[in-house]
Amino acid sequence: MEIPITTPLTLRNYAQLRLIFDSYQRLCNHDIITAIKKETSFNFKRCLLTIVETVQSPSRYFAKRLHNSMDGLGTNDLQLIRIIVSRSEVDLLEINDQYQALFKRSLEDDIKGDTSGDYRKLLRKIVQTFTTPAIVQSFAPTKK
Ligand SMILES: [Ca+2]
Repeated sequence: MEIPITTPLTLRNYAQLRLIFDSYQRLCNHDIITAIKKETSFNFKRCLLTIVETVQSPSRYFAKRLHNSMDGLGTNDLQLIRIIVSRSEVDLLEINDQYQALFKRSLEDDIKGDTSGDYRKLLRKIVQTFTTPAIVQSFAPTKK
């Protein structure tokens, strides 16, 4: 079954999508995630859920992905590096807060436990730097 969500998900911005999700919930008495889980499957379901989760809270989404990259045996180093580096000047401060709230653990401590050597030092330094509010503030776009 095809649900009529593909078009808005690909043509609307995040603010518009949040309003659409809220309206959907009010009209249908269940949230969009419930509908996607019920009506879709496999990679299509996974793709839609990723879009919705990212729209609802990018920082929560990336906090979960970071946790996933280190949880259990071993480390998904590519995922860990990609998220820490690509989000450092974007929203690593919020991701760090979400990580603490969701998992009751420190992102930096988890990185410390899953990495070693210069790799560990570099990732921890990026997290320390970009979760320091004064430094994050200095990267904010200036108004002219
Ligand atoms: Ca691990």
